[in-house]
Amino acid sequence: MTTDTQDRETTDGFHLVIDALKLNDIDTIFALPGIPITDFLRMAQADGLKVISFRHEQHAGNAAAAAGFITGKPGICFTVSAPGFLNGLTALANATTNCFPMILISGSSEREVVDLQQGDYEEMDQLAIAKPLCKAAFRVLHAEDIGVGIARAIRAAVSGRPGGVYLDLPAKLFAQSMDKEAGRKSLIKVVDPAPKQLPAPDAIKRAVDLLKGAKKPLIILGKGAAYAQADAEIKSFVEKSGIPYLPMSMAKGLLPDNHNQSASAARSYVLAEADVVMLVGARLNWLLSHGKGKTWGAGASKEAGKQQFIQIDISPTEADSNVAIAAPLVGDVGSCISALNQAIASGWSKPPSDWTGAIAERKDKNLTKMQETLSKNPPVMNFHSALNVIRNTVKDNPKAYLVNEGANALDFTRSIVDMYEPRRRLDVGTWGIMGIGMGFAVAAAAVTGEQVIAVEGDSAFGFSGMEVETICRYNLPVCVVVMNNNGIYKGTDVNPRGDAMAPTQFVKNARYDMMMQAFGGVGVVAKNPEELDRALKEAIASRKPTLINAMIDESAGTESGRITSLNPAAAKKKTA
Ligand code: ADP
Ligand code: TZD
Ligand code: MG
Repeated sequence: MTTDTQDRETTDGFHLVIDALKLNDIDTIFALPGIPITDFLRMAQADGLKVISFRHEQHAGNAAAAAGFITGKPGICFTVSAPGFLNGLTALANATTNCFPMILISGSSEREVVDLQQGDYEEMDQLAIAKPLCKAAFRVLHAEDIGVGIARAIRAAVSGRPGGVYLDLPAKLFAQSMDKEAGRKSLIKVVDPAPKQLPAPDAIKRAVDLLKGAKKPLIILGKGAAYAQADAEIKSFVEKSGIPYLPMSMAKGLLPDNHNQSASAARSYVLAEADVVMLVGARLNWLLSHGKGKTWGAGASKEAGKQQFIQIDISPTEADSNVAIAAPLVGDVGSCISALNQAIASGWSKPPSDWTGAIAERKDKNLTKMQETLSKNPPVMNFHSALNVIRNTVKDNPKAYLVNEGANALDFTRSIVDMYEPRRRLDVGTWGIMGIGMGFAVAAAAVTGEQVIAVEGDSAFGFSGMEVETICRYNLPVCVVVMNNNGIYKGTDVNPRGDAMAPTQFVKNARYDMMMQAFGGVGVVAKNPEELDRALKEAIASRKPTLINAMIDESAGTESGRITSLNPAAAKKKTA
């Protein structure tokens, strides 16, 4: 047999992984090269996969997670062994926490050496370390099992509650060869990877009965509802039922934020007053005060409110995790809402007008107050005057993706900038994690081709700032707005000893804009709303990688933004 014929008749681990991904409609991978995956990435690119190469694995991983949330297909991240794997692990754990489907695929060192701890290059028992941080973890040792490994990883990532999956591919696997035809046959195209899960009819009846008896019903839409891509069903249920709704941060835009049933501008009123609350793909975690305490109209912080809850969730064990759920609806959001739509098709009456009227009254008052604050133009730009510009920009560009992280930069943006389209807001999620910014921005731009606006606290930006090179290298339509207040929360802290900077302070008036210029992108300093507006308009018209260094009043923020109260208070005050 000549080498030529051999080539045609055999395949290897490299190509089987590529073929298995392509067979399952994966078209993009986020990665950082090195032993043993450098050649893999070259071959993947040569075979038509889009390979986005990053400067740090955490951001490649975050990009995969965001791609998973946006598309509903698992986002794929490739890293090298030990340190590369560990760098990717934060993103994997964050994806799992947020229920975003992603697969972290890491090359690993020689099994025999790793298992005997004999000191291999980048030695680490990666599988064991990944396991507690993801939904499932698999290792493939033989080329003929690659098809099964990829198939299991895909199913685990997107079926049921989505999340992160780890796939361990030892270096030796890539080089293993096998008969080409046998290899082809070993691959699996996953059929129906995220099967519908229909709610039981009696559970639907229980939920509808509860809703029908409600005097002050409320719907809370979470990022699970956004992820489910059941936008039309959800809109029709909300509108047909007439029930006021609150979107959680990443569910903003599922219905446009200016919808007349949105109760966002009366949030504290509706949470404390509602009698029946329907959670749709939203957990009663810290972001909803665990369903307890003052937020929910109860007295003590550990006391549950008087509300009765309906909870739609694909995870059967989510109900009762914080307070009693009177009517759990286990199933996918699309199937549950469509069953509810059928159930209220006849014999439904809208919520009492004294409830909707009281909400409307509070909303009007708060929106008027907000408008007054936004239209002020203080001599030094602050969060409000800057975000008023971004609010108008997003209104004019509703399809743009808004990435958002920081403390004040996060909280003010979430409450000021309205969203109009589903899944357009990508942020710090369940953990309130810093560092998702540039990874999420790259993913949104690369996967959708739409304009991305990333509103970043100056601290938040620092966690992934080096990826502006990635943005420039792939010439992505990303406009980063750094809300530069010279520090974490504020730039005004002082070190009482006076011998060094305070821990929350940064170099004053830092030129983040020059970071973008360093790689050929556009960098602009904006000292007032007019300059910010002009720079944003130019960035969007040109689609050029842009960083706007928005100089914000360094005294404008508050400690930890909206969650100041989570800071532990010292029992003993230190005396000088
Ligand atoms: P938020 O932070 O917006 O409140 P969470 O992340 O706390 O949202 O909650 C999302 C919930 O959505 C999770 O409990 C998850 O199991 C659920 N979920 C995710 N996808 C679906 C789906 N397709 N159908 C039903 N529930 C889903
Ligand atoms: N590290 C990680 C990974 N996540 C975190 N959430 C934090 C640290 C703590 N942290 C916050 O919760 S917000 C924040 C940090 C460091 C930065 C706030 O500063 P900023 O935003 O400049 O990004 P503002 O606008 O100045 O408040
Ligand atoms: Mg800051």
